[in-house]
Amino acid sequence: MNHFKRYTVTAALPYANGPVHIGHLAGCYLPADIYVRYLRARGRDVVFICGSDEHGVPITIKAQKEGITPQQVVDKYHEQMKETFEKIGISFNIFSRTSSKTHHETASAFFLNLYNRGIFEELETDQYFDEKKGQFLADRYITGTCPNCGNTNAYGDQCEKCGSSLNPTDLINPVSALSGEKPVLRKTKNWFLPLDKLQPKIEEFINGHPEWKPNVLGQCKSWLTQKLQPRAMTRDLDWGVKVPLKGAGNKVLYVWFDAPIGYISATKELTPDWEKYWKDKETRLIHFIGKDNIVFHCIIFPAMLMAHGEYILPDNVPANEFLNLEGQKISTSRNWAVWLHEYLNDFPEKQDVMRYTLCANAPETKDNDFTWKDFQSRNNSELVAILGNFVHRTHVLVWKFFEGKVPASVEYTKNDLAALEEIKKIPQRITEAIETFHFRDALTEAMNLARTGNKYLTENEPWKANLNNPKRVQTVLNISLQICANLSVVLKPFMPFTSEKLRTLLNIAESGWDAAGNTQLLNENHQLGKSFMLFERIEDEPIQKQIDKLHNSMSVQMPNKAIPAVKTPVTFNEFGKMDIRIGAILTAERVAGADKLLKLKVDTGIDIRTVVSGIAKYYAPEKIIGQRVCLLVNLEPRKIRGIESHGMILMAENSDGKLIFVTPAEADAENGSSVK
Ligand code: B3M
Ligand code: ZN
Repeated sequence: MNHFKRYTVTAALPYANGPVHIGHLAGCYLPADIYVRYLRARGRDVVFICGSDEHGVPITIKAQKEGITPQQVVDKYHEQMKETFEKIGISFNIFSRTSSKTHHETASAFFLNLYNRGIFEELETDQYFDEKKGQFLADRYITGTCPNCGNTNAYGDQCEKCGSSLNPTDLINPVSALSGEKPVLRKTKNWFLPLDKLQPKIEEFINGHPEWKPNVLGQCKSWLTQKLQPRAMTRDLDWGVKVPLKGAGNKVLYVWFDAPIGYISATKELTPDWEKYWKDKETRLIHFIGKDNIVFHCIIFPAMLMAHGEYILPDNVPANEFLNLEGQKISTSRNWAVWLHEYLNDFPEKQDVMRYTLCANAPETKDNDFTWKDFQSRNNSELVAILGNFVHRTHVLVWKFFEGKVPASVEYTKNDLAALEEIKKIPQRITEAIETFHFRDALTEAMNLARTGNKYLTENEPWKANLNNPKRVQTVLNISLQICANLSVVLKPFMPFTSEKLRTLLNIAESGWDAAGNTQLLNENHQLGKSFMLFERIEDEPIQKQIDKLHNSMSVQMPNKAIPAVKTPVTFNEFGKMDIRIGAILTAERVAGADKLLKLKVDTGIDIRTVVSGIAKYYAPEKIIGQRVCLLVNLEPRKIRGIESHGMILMAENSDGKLIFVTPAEADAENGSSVK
């Protein structure tokens, strides 16, 4: 154990621009949660800090895409993420948000502290400006041709095709993503953190941590060898924490300046006693992140903290690599992801199966792959066949032979002593692995205890022994039960829901980590709870469903398609001539010889009529029975393929040309309601 008095554990603040997927969980939230749950079980003083990152271009881009305001974007996803984390058992002490008042104040004060002490360099640089929109363009808002590979859709900061990182001025034929116009270069003043001058101190800091993971040190060293450059801590944007200086105009703090300060703000919101978690040298600060955040947590944020001077620096940054999905990179824009809120809907009560799979397969040292088949087999051949089976057999036998009361152990054979030895030894191995952030190994060791139990039970066959040697059966079941009790302790950080079920089965209270390794956790005659199964098998069908869903909902990426221009104006009266009603589709069938058309019978509330609609490419007839629609009912009847069509179903056409039903949002718009 190390010398620290308390722990501040942070997990990267996820951008509030979309839901959480399994890659996020495996990357940092799950390992952080395992670590924190372990520390709490040891009785350590720990705060587990997170919140949503609500600033920066990722938010404004999402808002623009969805046609809503950035505030609406962050409000929606903050709540959704918070709920998902809770449901899957990520036990933050606080999940705050960087739009909070405390955060704006804390980040401004931090900036002013550095500013007043002359830390920043004020530099005028050329930035692209969109004259039509009258604003400077963030790197992500400029697209153009990559000078390295010729990709015509490269961004101002990166080409996603060849992976090279770019400056906006590197792009050939730059175009503003806001207006489609060619941007011009304009001078603008920003405040830079002189990382070049801070380099020696940062090097000293990094060199002082040879124990960090090799993947983390590797990235740090490569940044340091390339020599650090001054980096702008303010941006010409209007979404974010306003630069707290007179005359700073439309500028905000760089999102990577404000976001890590969010850890501090959240701690302030959590407790008035926050300072000891950030300023006392006896506090161990640990940042859990994914590998794309390494430079920010190992170099830039520590540089900010050093420049400020009052804060402790991170003692470790155990970053994970990436989790892939079915052999491909997880991609939000291509919808190639397993969204956690959907998982929790499809597999309620199976939080721990996902936690187990992701930890057993965690991308700790290299990128790793999640597959639904692996998920299924982890459940069926490990959780069900080893852990669940062992616990269940033990429990049922104790009920059968001893009315659910813990039998006394009488005398030990060599075999018993070996099992007891494992109970004593395994927790120490788990502890060591967790302390050094090897969570996969730790989980393997914990499961080894279940394997030990399973094997022990099978070898000693207490169900047979009962007849000719009742003492033997007592001992075997006592030891098996002690293993179950130990499992409830050591599995808790990884599978908290299962650990609780185990405690219910054994009818015991929660105990601290010190209990692990104790071979007498259950007293003789202690009454167990009623039997039930810890896990159930997952069959092929729900797994195939998930695989199909993944492939079916994957979106093909189209180059930015233009939104159609606005048509010539109409008067209010002209619009008023359209009689649009709410209706519902009663029947649908294909039209022979026309692969685009469906013949529909629609209940318009006024009558039931036939409408021919060109939607067959997007909707199978049997799938749209009951579909609510908007319908133009006074369109002159037209003959289409010999069928008289009385009206037109209104459809939205998205940028891929797909047609989507326009339907009333609420059920009480009954058929016949007019749309105006
Ligand atoms: N929001 C990046 C990310 O979600 C960023 C992390 C901030 S941690 C201070 O990957
Ligand atoms: Zn390129």
